[in-house]
Amino acid sequence: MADPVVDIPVLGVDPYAPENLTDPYPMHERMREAGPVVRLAGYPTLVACARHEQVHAVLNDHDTFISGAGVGLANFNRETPFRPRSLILEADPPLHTTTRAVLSRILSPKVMQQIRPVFAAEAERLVDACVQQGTIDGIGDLAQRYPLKVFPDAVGVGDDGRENLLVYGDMVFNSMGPRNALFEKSAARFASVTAWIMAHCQREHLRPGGFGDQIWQAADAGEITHEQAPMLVRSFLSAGVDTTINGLGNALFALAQNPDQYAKLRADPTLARPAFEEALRWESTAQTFFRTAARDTTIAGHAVAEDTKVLCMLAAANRDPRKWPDPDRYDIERRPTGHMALGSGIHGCVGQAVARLEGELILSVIARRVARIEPTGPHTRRLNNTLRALDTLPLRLTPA
Ligand code: OVV
Repeated sequence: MADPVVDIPVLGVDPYAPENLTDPYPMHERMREAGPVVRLAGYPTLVACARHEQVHAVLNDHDTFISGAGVGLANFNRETPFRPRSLILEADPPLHTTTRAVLSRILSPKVMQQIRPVFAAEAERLVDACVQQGTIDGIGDLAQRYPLKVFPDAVGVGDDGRENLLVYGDMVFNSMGPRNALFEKSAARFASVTAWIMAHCQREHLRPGGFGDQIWQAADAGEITHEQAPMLVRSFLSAGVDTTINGLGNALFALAQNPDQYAKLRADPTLARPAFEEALRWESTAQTFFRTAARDTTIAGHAVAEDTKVLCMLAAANRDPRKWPDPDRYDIERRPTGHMALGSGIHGCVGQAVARLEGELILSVIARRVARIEPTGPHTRRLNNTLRALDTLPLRLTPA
């Protein structure tokens, strides 16, 4: 093998600066064009990959690029994790293999067939209410309401206090970036929100038969320990709400911004699933995840030292012109197979079937009942260190 190249280009961009969180795309282009792997002047402990090829390669080499030292900027080999580490997200094999098997069975395609009628009825009820209303906030009235109803219902969490799930999601995803003002603001409610979340991971707070209770059943069966059970319920409550809210919000945004694409969906509502998938590619909900080099290694021939954090720019990979023709175009007839919005490899989103079910159902009900979906004013963003999130999305829905 040729000697590794040591000269990785250094860029003076800050992925966590408010202007880059607001509009990350010019930064993504700079990072992709600078090279297959880059350094960032303000972040000496990391290297970053913004091209599809390298993001895919890093995520699919889980022995070299591990998750157990954290999938945010913090290196758990050197820093205390923000919260006790997730037993699936922030774990490597063999632990990860065990926990993943339990969660992936609970969220399997077969289970999706069982929950589909319930999720479909709620999608119809909510979209009908929005159509009745006519002008809506696409986030507060729809993108937030739907996952906040159907997912905790499926997990088996009661109705009271569900707003804690929003605050917790915002906090967890902010914690994967630097300890900046965004993080500090969302972590201000850490104690009370964490207490609520952990209480709702206990069996007595989980409806028998729901996804949460099924984790406890896996403990009874000896697949995992009873100590691990609440921590795995915590993964549902961490990753299952804020992610899908923003996936739906971004999909509504994509369709409102691209009336030609909405017309296609309206003409053929079976395009709902590909339209949601393309929205994931075009405006990735999870913008970034990190890995940590477990040993001295290389990325695209460039030397990367053991313990270096590797910033995988999922959203940049999803608009890499090396991979996607006309990448900035939202095109629901594109087949965006291989996009990185749900990750790739052994850590690829374990809840992706639920996310796709929610996206498909909401978009297909809209396609049947809404003639036009138009912005009625400027949208606003909720900046987060990891998530691409809208705060408000004023829309007019014209009944079909
Ligand atoms: C994918 C994801 C995001 C946030 C939290 C978790 C997973 C978790 O396992 O707690």
